[in-house]
Amino acid sequence: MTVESTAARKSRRSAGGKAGATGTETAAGTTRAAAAKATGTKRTSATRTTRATAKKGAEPQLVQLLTPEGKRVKNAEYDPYVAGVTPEELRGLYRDMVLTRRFDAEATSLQRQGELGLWASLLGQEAAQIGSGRALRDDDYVFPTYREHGVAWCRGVDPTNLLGMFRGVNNGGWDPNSNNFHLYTIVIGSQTLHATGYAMGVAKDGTDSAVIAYFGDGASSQGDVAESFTFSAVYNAPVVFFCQNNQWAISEPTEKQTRVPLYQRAQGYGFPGVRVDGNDVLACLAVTKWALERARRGEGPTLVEAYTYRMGAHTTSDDPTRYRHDDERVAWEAKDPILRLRRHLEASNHTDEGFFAELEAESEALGRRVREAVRAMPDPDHFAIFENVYADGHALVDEERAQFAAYQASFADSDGGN
Ligand SMILES: Cc1ncc(C[n+]2csc(CCOP(=O)(O)OP(=O)(O)O)c2C)c(N)n1
Ligand SMILES: [Mg+2]
Repeated sequence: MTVESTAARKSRRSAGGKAGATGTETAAGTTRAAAAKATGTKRTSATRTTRATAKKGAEPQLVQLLTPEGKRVKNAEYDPYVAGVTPEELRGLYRDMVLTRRFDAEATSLQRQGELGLWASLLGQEAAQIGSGRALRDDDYVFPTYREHGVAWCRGVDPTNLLGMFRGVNNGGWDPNSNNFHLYTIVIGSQTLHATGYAMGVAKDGTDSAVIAYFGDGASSQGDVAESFTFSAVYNAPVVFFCQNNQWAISEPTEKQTRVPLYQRAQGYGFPGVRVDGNDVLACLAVTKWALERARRGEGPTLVEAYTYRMGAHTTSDDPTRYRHDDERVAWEAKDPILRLRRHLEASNHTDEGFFAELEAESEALGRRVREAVRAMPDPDHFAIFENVYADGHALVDEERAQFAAYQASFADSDGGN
């Protein structure tokens, strides 16, 4: 893992970040240690929610600010975190979700056309990703899985850069420290440990940055996730564990991962857990801001379970009709994250036809740009695969490189291996 130096991070922060449109400031000057001491034993309302809903037979509560019909519902605890969101910012959240979905659809098509080897679609999870992504400050650090295209969008990673790895032409495609957005991680759950270690470092630096780790319902069964929960709790690390419970881990339903709602797991580790409607962008924004602010104040980790649904296949290699009924997807379609914000915007007279028409044109332009960029990606040097295996080289890698060179040279039309 490449980690930016403390000095570099500090200098970037003091230069002033381009905080997200809906970013919140936290109390300046509060040291983590002092705050932790003051609040260490305090029971938060989320803990209360967890305890209340742990009672046998009680339905887990879901933080929701927008109903599927787009109606704004009051929530005394989380409303303050979105009180300052302007109509323009609401339109911004809508735009983010629409463009992310358009990009995702383009990538799926490109895979079908043979331009990408594989694609992991985020269809249905736009609100969870845009809501949480827009809650972050620039100096916060993100550790994603392989499906966080919406979060990457919020961090300012050019979407075309996400596609190199899926085309097989590079090992990642972006510098993690340019946008504080780590490379996609395929080894399920491992990034929660990276995030925890990084967060422990941030705390030692004495800054009030926070760290967020994305993972899935399936990943919650991994030992790495359990270890990161333990470490972050014990060391009071400023990390938010953002679990997108999209109901499936490839063909395994969430019931195969847990006997209790996932957010309740946090209770056993000694930090709050909360379940949010993952198809409600406003609720995801509010809950993530709350959790990030806890981290900044030195109150340690939080588990956010964004309850959502993977509308598409696990990846383009998967066929979900083999293991789940279509009725399930149809039921979730009624809770579509984009549709619900559109209904809200329309009912509040925050938009007009011009806005939607312009966005449609912008979406098409994005699709075209992505298509052209992917087709223009140069093939890598065949020998690049031998680079960066070891920092100082290795005899076995040298031998394998030589064998591969001989193999390449054996082709009649060989150009020397490139
Ligand atoms: C350590 C490890 N074990 C198994 C896999 C194979 N694998 C890839 S995706 C996946 C399911 C992950 O499900 P979830 O955490 O719910 O995330 P989702 O794909 O639904 O976003 C598995 C088991 C892997 N990549 N890494
Ligand atoms: Mg899942």
